[in-house]
Amino acid sequence: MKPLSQTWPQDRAERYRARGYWQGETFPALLRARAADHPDRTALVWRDQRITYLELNDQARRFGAGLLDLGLTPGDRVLVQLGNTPDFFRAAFGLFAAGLIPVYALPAHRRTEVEHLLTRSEARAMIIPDKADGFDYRGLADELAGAVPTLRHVIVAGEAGPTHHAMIGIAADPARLPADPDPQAVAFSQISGGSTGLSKLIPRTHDDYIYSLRESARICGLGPESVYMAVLPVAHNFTMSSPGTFGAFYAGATVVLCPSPVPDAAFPLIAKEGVTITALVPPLALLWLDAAQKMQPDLSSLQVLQVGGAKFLPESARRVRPVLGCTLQQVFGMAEGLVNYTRLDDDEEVIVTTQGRPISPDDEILVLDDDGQPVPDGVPGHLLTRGPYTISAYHDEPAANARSFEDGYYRTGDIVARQPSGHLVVQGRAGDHINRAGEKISAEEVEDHLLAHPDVFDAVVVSIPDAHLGERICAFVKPRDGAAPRPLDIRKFMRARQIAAFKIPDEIRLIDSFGTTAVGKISRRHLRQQLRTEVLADEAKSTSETETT
Ligand code: OOB
Repeated sequence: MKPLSQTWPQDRAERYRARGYWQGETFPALLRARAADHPDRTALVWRDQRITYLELNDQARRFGAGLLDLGLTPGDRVLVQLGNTPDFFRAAFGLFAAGLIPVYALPAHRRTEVEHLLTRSEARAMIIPDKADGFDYRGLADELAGAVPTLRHVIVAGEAGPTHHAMIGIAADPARLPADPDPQAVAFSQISGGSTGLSKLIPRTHDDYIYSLRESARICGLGPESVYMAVLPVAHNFTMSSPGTFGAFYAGATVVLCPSPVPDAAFPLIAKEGVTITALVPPLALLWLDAAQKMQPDLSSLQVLQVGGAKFLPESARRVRPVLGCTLQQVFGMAEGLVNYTRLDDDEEVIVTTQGRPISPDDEILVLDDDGQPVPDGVPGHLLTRGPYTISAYHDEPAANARSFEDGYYRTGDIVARQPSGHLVVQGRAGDHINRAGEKISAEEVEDHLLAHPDVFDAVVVSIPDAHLGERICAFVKPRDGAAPRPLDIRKFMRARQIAAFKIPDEIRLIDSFGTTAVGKISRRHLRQQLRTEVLADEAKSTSETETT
């Protein structure tokens, strides 16, 4: 089994320690300390359940000890694919306590993604719900149990079948838990949005991640009286750490798990629980803004609305304070590390027009032109970054590492302009990934699925600006000679390949030829740009035609 690690050069590591960023904290010690300091404070609210810090810590530790009884050993990886329920936190903190390493998958992931993550991480176990949103995760796990050789245990939160363990039945005396881990050890793996192919594993250490939580909690004004509501999937880095649920635990605050992001569910919960801060992607923020104007809900407790994951346009951003009566905080982050926040006391104009500035004075930011030369402030360029909580390598990905990292800097793929204040304005992406309502989708991965269709000769996938989603997926498909696949059938075919639904193209256009130049060869990237430009020109034309008629 290949160990998961993440290291920094010695001089930087010493500096980060000397400056107090890395304080040697670990996740098991963190929750234990909160449970000792204020046992009766509510850590989690979910439907009619209220779980105190003492209960969460005890339940997690007993579960962690039970996992060791199953035969798992510290250092083993365990895939966690749970939604926004308390079981996610029992599982994560139980694994931390046992020295096991969670690998987070999203609830929307299906066989293709889950099999990939299990294989890449050499996972020994997976923790899943029984059913959620009409999907039975147990059936998928059974298929995978035969396909992934390292996978030994399927643990079900809910009703378990004969080949599974029920999560509730896994419990043992916490006395058998190991000593706290090395703060420099990997605590868990996040997954990359991925601009090429499938997601990569992002190993994060206790020290680096807890630094980002501690500072995020401070920047976002969290204290023991704060109430953070998790609306987006809790496994996502934004919801977990910016400041997210883990940042809220760091601050000893209460986390409310919202069963659905729709205003009808979220607004009453904000009022009932006195939610002070929550986080959304731009399309949801737009939905909330429109709904709040109609419904006039009581959102008086809400102090901060965070919006991130994709670009929130200034015109929408401007509506937040007048409509919702709270401060907007823009968040521009990435699972690889760097997170930028507008500060709560920034001028309103800075809040609505920028995506914030980095957490740490030691987040080093480079904005470079295509030749690798720094550009002046205000001029867009490629964003590269390194710092005390940004990784310098994906797990076991030599080719991707060579592409994405240089001199310890992570090449983010984002195009940004830096202002003299250090605030960044995101202008777009250099690479070919699609940011669909905050979900990152690799064009190449979708093309690959399309090419598997017997009637498809070639396919090119591009992102198209979309008023609701930010960007939508448009696939150009050149059928094989004589074939005429229907877009509906192509979509059905893709679903049958068991991929996350958000990767299925929103629009499929059949074309006869990709119009390659006389030279004959043209890079896929160039082709994507060309097709995208054509769609945009078509759209501009049809808008102006509608306007003139
Ligand atoms: C967050 O993390 P990921 O890993 O799902 O995606 C990172 C990418 C960034 O490189 C950027 O392309 C895009 O998502 N992005 C934004 C953005 N926030 C993220 N693009 C424009 N404006 C923004 N505000 O998405 C993530 C992780 C932690 C905190 C917040 C978001």
